[in-house]
Amino acid sequence: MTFRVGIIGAGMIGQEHAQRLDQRVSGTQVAGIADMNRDRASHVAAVTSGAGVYASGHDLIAAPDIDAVVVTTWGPAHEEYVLAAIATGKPVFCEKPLATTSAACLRIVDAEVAAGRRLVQVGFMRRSDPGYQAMKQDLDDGMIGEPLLAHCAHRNPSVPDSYTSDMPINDTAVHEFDTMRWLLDEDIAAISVLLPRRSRRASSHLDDPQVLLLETASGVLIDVEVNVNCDYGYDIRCELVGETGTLTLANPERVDIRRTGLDSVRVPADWRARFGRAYDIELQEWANSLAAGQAGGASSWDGYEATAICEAGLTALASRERVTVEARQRPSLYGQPLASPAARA
Ligand code: NAD
Ligand code: ISE
Repeated sequence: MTFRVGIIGAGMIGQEHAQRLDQRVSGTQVAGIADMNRDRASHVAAVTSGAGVYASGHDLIAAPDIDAVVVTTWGPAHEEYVLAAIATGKPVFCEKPLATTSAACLRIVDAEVAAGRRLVQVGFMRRSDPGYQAMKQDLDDGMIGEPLLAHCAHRNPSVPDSYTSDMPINDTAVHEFDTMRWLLDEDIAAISVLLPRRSRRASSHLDDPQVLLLETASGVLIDVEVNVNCDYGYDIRCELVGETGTLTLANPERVDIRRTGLDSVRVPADWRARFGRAYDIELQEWANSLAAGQAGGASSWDGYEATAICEAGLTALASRERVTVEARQRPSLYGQPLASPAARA
């Protein structure tokens, strides 16, 4: 069976996902596009094999010829479309963040729990990245003993002027928040934010770089450098330090260039280049879950936890104090609470 997918939000990643779901992923075709900017919707529809343009996201969700929904609008509009999709019983893939406040995420969680089955997958694509998956496999296989520390860097070459001081946390490091919970199989208990010397490349309304210090429930310490004006490329790093060794995220570039006086690999230009394979795998897994009738991947609960960490991080940024992450109890629809280190051993 081929699932007819409708996409709401025809911006940068909406166009990426439309092409993938229409031409690369098996089991899906893009049947509809909606965007508050109709010209953008028409432009993206034109790169598919025949998607129609809908007058609004709500018309698209209600349409009988749309089986499943992808939400790629800006974050503040995610909640209304995800809730509308759940209300019609249609599966929905929502880009990160699930919603911009933890209260909004909980409204989605409550609606999904009331529906009685998982319908939502959140676009935390690093869970599908072969490099991160290999790290997780080695960690779970006990290759480095119990994890003690993690060192992460999330560097973007530049950001638009609309990018403000909250966004290193709630737009950018939100990926690390989810990735660390998933890799370590543990919730984040607390967060602190440190501001080093400011880059002269940052706008006057942006504190950049920022260093975030996360503490997991068992005491693993994770430092995250968020540096969104690094100039030289899109550089994502992760090293896990365990009791008996370390695991380092592999650079997806396979070719090592050696020339006179030089031994180097290329740095990806942006998130499209760095995580292209991860988006392919993530959306194929979503398509497979449509056939299985049960969503997989990052859940609404994971989306809620990530946004709760963002909120604590913004409080820590404003207060410069360590802030504990408060979260509600996990409903049984989302499985067992994350394992403690003792349980993993
Ligand atoms: P964008 O600004 O390029 O596109 C957003 C689109 O949404 C625009 O075309 C806008 O007109 C439309 N839109 C906004 N509000 C709407 C509404 N209420 N109804 C209908 N259309 C509406 O943004 P983008 O970079 O494509 O990001 C979109 C989402 O994807 C964001 O949540 C962002 O965080 C996420 N994102 C994720 C990744 C990733 O690596 N997973 C990368 C980039 C963006
Ligand atoms: C963007 O929205 C993403 O999700 C990218 O993966 C991230 O690197 C970038 O900083 C965000 O703005």
